[in-house]
Amino acid sequence: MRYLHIKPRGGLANRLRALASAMWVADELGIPLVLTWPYDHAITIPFEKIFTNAFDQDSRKLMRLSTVHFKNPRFIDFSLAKDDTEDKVYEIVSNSPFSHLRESQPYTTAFWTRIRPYLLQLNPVMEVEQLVHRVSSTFSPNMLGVHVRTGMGDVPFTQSNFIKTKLFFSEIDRILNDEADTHLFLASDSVSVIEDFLKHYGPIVTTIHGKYSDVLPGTASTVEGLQIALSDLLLLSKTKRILGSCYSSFSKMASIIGARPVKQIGRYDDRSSGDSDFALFVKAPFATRVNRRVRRALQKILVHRC
Ligand SMILES: Nc1nc2c(ncn2[C@@H]2O[C@H](COP(=O)(O)OP(=O)(O)O)[C@@H](O)[C@H]2O)c(=O)[nH]1
Ligand SMILES: [Mg+2]
Repeated sequence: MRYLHIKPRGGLANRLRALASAMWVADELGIPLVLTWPYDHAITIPFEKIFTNAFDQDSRKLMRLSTVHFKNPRFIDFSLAKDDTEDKVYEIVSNSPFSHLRESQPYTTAFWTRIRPYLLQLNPVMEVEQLVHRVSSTFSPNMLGVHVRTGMGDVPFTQSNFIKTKLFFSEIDRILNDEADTHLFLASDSVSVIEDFLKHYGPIVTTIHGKYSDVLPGTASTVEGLQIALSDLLLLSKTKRILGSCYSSFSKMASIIGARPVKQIGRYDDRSSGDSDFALFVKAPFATRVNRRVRRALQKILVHRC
């Protein structure tokens, strides 16, 4: 018997991409998955406090078995392992996505397309479900998700100096100029960012903090704080498109869960992020937009005639 033992590490999004990779690999290879949800610098809250999925978390039975260790693997070749005769554990400690197929390398569209169904299998606890439902039911049709990651909350962020509020403001102003009906859902790990946005954009901004929760943004060391983080992530995924923070897997996971386009602001501002082409945040060329409008108008006429 072979086992996959996953130990996802880091923040919420880091863990979700590692866990979903393990769910996919175990599922495709038909081998049991065992989850250890370790305490580390980013998360000290048990898995059950944010998700209801009943993963096998009893890793004691694996202790006597021969174990192959992997740390942040990109690719694991299981093709030879199928002939193993002895019981074996594949133990993966990771904060990143990984693959068992050479044709689906992590961070590619093909990869995220395979991983996404497993992300969607993760069921949030009732508190998160209810909050997400309550807030998302107030979303306007043209909701722009904005994720500003600063590292000012409990979980540090080494790339924080690339993330500048003014870069978000100029991008949002450009969008508002084009589409005045845009509303913002703002998620951030910083109180001052949220205050700046509320001051700058006022009533078009929706945020969990204040009206829906008095938990400080970016709190990860309490059950409520982590539930709020998961709610922020899921609410971003329910917007029409996302402006995220460069280098943040939180922005990226939201876009993958929602299959929403993301543009990551920061170091590579004005470009979509380099590490995923899952859904690019690009406005369709003028000719395509006109074409779509004409088709829509024609459809309306045809429907009307029928
Ligand atoms: N509530 C809340 N927490 C956040 C937000 N962004 C980041 N965090 C916290 O910071 C951690 C960031 O780690 P991770 O999700 O791995 O994303 P990354 O480090 O940006 O790649 C998360 O686990 C959250 O606890 C946010 O928009 N809202
Ligand atoms: Mg992280």
